[in-house]
Amino acid sequence: MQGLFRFFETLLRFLESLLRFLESLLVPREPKMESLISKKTLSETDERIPDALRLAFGIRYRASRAPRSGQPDEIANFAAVLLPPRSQAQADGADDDVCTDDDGTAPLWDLRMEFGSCYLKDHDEDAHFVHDETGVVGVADGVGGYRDQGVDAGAFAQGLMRSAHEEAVTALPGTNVCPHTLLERAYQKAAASPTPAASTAVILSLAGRTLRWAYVGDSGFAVFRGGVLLRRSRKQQRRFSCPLNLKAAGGETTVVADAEVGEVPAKAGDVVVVSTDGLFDNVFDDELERIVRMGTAMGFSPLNMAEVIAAFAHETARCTYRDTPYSVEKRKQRGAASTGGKPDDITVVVAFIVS
Ligand SMILES: [Mn+2]
Repeated sequence: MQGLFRFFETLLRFLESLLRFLESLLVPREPKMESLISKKTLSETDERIPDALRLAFGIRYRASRAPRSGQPDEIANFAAVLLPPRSQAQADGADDDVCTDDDGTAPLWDLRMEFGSCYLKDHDEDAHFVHDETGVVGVADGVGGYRDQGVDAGAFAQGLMRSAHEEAVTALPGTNVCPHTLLERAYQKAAASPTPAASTAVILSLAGRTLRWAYVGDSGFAVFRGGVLLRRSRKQQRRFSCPLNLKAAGGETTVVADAEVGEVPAKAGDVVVVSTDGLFDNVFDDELERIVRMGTAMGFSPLNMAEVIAAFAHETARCTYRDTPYSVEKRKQRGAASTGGKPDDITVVVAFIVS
């Protein structure tokens, strides 16, 4: 009797471990970082800009054939419906008090971020990382001025982001990551390098139900709620085209204490865009808002959204006749006639806040 009992006990244990093994095969694993980063070529990425967006923003040609005269232009109609100019009603909706509806019943960890990113290189001096488990994203932009001294201006930015990523990995899942502390630690590590370079940087985290950030210079972010811009970083710069930056070693340094820090309560459905100046110099806030609204209406994934935003920025950067934030500021600062964008590395990380 005892023998039979032991036999069944062993059998049960065996079946249990077999079940666990099968489960491990079936349950999808956390997506690897690589699968979240766009691997498309520039022209493939460019093709992702929907025609509706091209028409609505007046960028170059449409990829599909225009309708014959007399025929309705479906794409133009679609663009008109999906991409209306920003209305006052929607702008009013961006009021901050929409954040305060937390009924306190939801657990602190019920929100998380879903990431996608796209990097379109120019000089290849941008760097970024995302860390799913702790909900942290970082973007950095190596200061190009060092390029003329024969220094790899991207190496310091990469070192900074690598250090920040390593630091984020050591945090336990569910830990609230403080972006300022993370940036400080990453900078201490990266600044030990003998390379005389510098970088702007932004780190943003979802700590419980709060989005927190720290940034230096003109790498920044934008938070959208209900398709309307809710929060946007304002660049730190000494003068036109000269952003505050973190220097590797020696000289007059910006310290991480100079970083701009802040937070905003997050809500499921929020869309966060974290980018370098390659985006913010070339795309106006209201354009970004309309792309986010269109992408949400079309059911884009974070990766799709990042690709379309980056591709649009790439087009406007190379467009000579449109106005961009860069050309507007240049006119103001230098008084010179100026239109067109500013070709640059473009890093776009998109995070969807989901419950
Ligand atoms: Mn840049």
